[in-house]
Amino acid sequence: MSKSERSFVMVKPDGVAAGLSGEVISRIERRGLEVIAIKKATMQVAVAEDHYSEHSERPFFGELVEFITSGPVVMMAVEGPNAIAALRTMMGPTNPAEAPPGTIRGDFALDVGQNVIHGSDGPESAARELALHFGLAELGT
Ligand code: D4T
Repeated sequence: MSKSERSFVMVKPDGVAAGLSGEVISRIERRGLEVIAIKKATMQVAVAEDHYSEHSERPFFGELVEFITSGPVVMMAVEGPNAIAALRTMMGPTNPAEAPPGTIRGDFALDVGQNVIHGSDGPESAARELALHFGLAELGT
């Protein structure tokens, strides 16, 4: 049996505005992963800067923070066997033009910035992002 792990998943403002939150949650659940915590909120700018701190020197950082704080997002803690890799595969590549049909970005996105969904890219970022967006009590640990 594969090791159970947790990932932080977020339906971005474009995905929420397009009414895709339910579709994303449904795909996660149908895959067999469990949503153990969920909330809808508009992210504070300081929290967004912290979330994307690894990109702070990139030319698109300002635009990225502006976009992610532009409207409500749906944030989730998702748990299951190999959850991080399974979710990255379900999402498809960052650039939706390269995302195959059947992936979330391949089915619902066209823009590299406004690409519907975020999922942690490894165990360290998952732990960091879950701690940033959820309290210990919300995660039941
Ligand atoms: P996130 O973090 O949103 O799940 O995206 P990825 O993990 O797939 O991709 P990333 O960290 O490389 O990029 C973070 C975020 O920045 C946006 N972005 C990225 C952008 O607006 N322009 C760009 O040129 C790149 C590379 C999209 C996702």
